[in-house]
Amino acid sequence: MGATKRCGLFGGTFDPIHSGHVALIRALMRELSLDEVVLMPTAQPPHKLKNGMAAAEHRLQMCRLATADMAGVQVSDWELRQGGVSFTVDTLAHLTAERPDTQWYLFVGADMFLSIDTWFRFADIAAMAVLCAVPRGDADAADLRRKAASLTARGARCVVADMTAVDVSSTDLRECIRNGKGTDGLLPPAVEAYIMENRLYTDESGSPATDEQITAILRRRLKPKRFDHSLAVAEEAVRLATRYGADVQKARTAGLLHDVMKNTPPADQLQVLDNYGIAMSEVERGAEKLYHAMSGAAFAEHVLGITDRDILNAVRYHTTARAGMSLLEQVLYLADFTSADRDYDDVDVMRRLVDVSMEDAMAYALAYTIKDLVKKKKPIHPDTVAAFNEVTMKGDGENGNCTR
Ligand code: DGI
Ligand code: FE
Ligand code: FE
Repeated sequence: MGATKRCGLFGGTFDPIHSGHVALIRALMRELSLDEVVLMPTAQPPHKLKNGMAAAEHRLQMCRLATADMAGVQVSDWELRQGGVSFTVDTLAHLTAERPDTQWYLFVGADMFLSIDTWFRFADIAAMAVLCAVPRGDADAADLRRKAASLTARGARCVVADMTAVDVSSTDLRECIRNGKGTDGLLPPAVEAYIMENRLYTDESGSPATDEQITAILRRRLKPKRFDHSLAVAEEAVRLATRYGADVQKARTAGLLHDVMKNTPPADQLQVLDNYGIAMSEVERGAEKLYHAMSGAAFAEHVLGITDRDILNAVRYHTTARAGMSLLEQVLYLADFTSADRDYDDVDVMRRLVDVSMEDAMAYALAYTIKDLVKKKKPIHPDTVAAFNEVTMKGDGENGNCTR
């Protein structure tokens, strides 16, 4: 059966993907008349992450951003999903099995090409793909052609690209970012923005994101209405914190952050929770609306470097509430009900109550939520019940009644 499609395979750490990679893809697609290119970010040994490597999900996302507007280019997470470092021969075997009607072209960097015959099961690799070497300079090109001739004599199919790779290195770029130097247009703009917003490759990536950084991230991750809601909740949380003596700065940060994952697809949120080993109860797994509080707290802790437990818990419990909430947790929970953008039946009652008594406002908000869930025949989270019982029994003891 003759191959009908010509497809490139470009593997690498892409840490980060840069304009040199993008130029190479474009040039090879044209030169070899490829229909498609599969970009395959490779897994990193876990210990390498500690040396400033970006997490796999970031490298994958940067590849997607860099090639979003390139027809025929797809990003594959196959190697990342395999667990552990993959051999090229296995990746090619997988792709060949998946698409038997495709002729594969394996992109190989100049230095790698010179020793490619030492790769694990080289003969099988050569049988499955045309090997494409990309020179970095004239001297390089001569070496590569000599190597290609000797490999061809042994039955391999080789191409030495007519282009010269743009001399950009991910290592240099990481260094520039770490030192706060510009990256000179060597990164696709969307990738550069992603790196800044996720604070990749900076020494301070361990220090908590500032409110300005959080706001930039929100603008990118949230739909306009949800973004406005987040700013409104932050403002209301500051007002309530001031009134009731909670930490004003923490209230602002928690308010900004609380819905950071709200517009992220549920499947991606589950992935985030899975990545950080966060277990879910059956009720939690069954209610997609509850995901964003849990995944938001995980994102705040692991990606944004927020270490303050009170802020993280405020985000974590802003949807369900729980028994024994701290002042800050209650401030955020209530601010989410009374922010300026809110518009529901009882919002006036809530706004009046929240200025009179935090406890009464909590009782009202919890009762409102539970009634609403019952009406919609949705399961009620045990934490919501516990919070409701707590505040109701407290009211009981003081007032001798529980009518509300
Ligand atoms: O994210 P927001 O819209 O600003 O507000 P939120 O985080 O309080 O989410 C409200 C949604 O969460 C609303 O659709 C009801 C749902 N929800 C809240 N508590 C529970 C719940 N859903 C279930 N199934 N069980 C709960 O206990
Ligand atoms: Fe929310
Ligand atoms: Fe909210």
